[in-house]
Amino acid sequence: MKIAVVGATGLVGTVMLKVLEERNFPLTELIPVASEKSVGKLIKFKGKEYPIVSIDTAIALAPEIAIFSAGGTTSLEAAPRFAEVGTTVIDNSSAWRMDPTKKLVVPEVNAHVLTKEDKIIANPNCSTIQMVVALQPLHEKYKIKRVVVSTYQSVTGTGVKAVDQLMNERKGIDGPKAYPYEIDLNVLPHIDVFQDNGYTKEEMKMVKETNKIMGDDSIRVTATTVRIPVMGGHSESVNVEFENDFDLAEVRSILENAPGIIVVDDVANLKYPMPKDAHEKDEVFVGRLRRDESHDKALNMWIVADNLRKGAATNTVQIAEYLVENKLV
Ligand code: 2RA
Repeated sequence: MKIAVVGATGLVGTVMLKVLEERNFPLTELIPVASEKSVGKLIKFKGKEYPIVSIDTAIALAPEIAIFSAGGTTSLEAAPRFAEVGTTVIDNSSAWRMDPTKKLVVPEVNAHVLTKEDKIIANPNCSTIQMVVALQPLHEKYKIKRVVVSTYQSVTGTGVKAVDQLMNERKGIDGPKAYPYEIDLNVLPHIDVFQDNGYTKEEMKMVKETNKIMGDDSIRVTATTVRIPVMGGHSESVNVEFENDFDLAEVRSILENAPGIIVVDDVANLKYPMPKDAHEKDEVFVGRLRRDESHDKALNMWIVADNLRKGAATNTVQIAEYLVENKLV
């Protein structure tokens, strides 16, 4: 199995390589791909060194799978060219997510929709992924009517420039800015660009992608997405209104037994999910489970995950694992 990692030198690409290595992905040849300025540089993987190649070289090698984290423009141009030579592309950009001909997949929720014919598969937005992992098992039991979510997102979701901005500000050093305002000691209720309806693109991603992944347009979602000066993971305060009555102990047990979730919910001992603990972990952490006392069929919870792992690299690799295990490539 030849696997290409497109965008291998970026923040997510680097984590993709780490996750492929850690999970012992069954590959025989790694093809790291990056922009022209990195071509020829060596990438270390499982004790061996692999030269970075260009997109054209990688396409000529016709890998079985290409995992992409190279931005929307590169993906729109290169993913169809890989698909033409028989490669299955799993793309981490937003380019294909809402294309009705492409599947948007979180393995714990909807891997079953994948077929051999899917040559370009979309990986959802980080903040959507961690939320739907927790929503799906509850939806199956109680049927979700409405979700109100506010996010607290790590600067790593923006990229290296944002991490540098935060660290430089912390040290009092001037430097390039990823955000229109200071991020250290600040909170920006603004992720991605503003739309005509007053919401940001990130907020609308959470609405539309949730419906698509869960395969249910009747679930109403409203989101406020916020950048905070944190690394390690995204956090979310989520209010869920169900159609049916629910029992809090049963909710806890459903989540404890759901795939990919770790419940951390013991407030008597001050145990709740935090980005510092989720950092470098592949699971979604859920806690602060409590009834919404203003509504008898609503629940409040707090969801945290490493946005570069489950929110990006790990989810992509899990899709690749599913394709291999089910002989879909
Ligand atoms: C963010 N959603 O955190 C992005 C990353 N995909 O900004």
